[in-house]
Amino acid sequence: VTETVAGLTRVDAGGALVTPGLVDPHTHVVYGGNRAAEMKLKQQGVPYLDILAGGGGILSTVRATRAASDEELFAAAEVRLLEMARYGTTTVEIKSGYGLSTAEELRILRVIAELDARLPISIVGTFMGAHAVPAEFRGDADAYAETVVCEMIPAVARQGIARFCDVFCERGVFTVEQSRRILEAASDHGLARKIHADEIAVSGDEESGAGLAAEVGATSADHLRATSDQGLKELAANGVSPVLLPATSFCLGDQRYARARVMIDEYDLPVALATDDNPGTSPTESLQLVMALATLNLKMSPEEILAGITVNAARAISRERDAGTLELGKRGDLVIWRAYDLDMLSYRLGVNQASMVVAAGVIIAN
Ligand code: IZC
Ligand code: ZN
Repeated sequence: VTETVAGLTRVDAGGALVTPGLVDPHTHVVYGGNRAAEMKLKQQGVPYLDILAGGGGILSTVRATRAASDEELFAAAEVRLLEMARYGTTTVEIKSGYGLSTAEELRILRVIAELDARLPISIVGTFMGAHAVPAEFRGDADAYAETVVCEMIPAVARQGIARFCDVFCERGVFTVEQSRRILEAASDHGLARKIHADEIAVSGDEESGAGLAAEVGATSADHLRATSDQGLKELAANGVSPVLLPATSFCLGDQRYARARVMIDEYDLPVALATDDNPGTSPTESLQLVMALATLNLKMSPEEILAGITVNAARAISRERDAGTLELGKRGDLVIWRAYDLDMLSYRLGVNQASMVVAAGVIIAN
């Protein structure tokens, strides 16, 4: 029931569950085209990194993104973000990374800034020029990494158009050494660090993505599907937030899920959860799907899951001052649910349980 009293809207939630607006701390929603046609290959068992090495995967999305106008990129991302809002999300981190040239990466970051300015959702922009080696640099990842370091990072920093710099540290993509160089340059230019660590292949103990995240003082290390205890210990010792993406594990179909229980029970890590919304490994806008997968596959409790998509997620993108909890002084972001308790919220599957979503005090979905 909604009524207007003295110019203010009063909403009677009728005893339903109310939570902070959800925070999705890892997405790639600005891109052209889609990868539906690659599903057949996946069903035949062709691995993700093989599709990429063959010029598909991320590189096929790069071709579609470069071919799209600014308006087309904006419109496609807007649809995805409004869908996220209907599912309860009010703060989103978005990475560039489908441009892979200085001009194209800056163009995507401008679209991200424009989305933040024009949509009711709060957006954090991340530069991810090191998402793949583009066709122009095929076989010479070092030369491309050099371009990221010497040309892209300074340009991004000069324009003040991103808060974070992220790297896909992965076998056949960027090595730990290349990733270190890129993240150190980012640091020199005032960008905070993130890293796609141990997503697909298992990296060795000594040179793991998680270890690098700890070494460079990253704000978050994301994925961590195959991270050793040593890696987890280093994350904890260096205050790095782990961001887990169970919808990606689900879509990759290999049954490898991050060890959330060990992270929480042994290392007291502030585990955050995200959709990873992207056309290749996680085509979903729903943090509610992520909640269900965290229940079933990460064995997290309803309370841990709620923390993972609110307070811990806000911390993973340095937005704890205005998002993640219902507190005086933060943005008025909240969700009224079609559920009466937390257990129900993370147990239901594939349906939208949000009944009203409020962002900065304004009803954005009802
Ligand atoms: O488009 O495949 N893992 N980057 C790293 C992705 C997945 C997104 C994609
Ligand atoms: Zn990602």
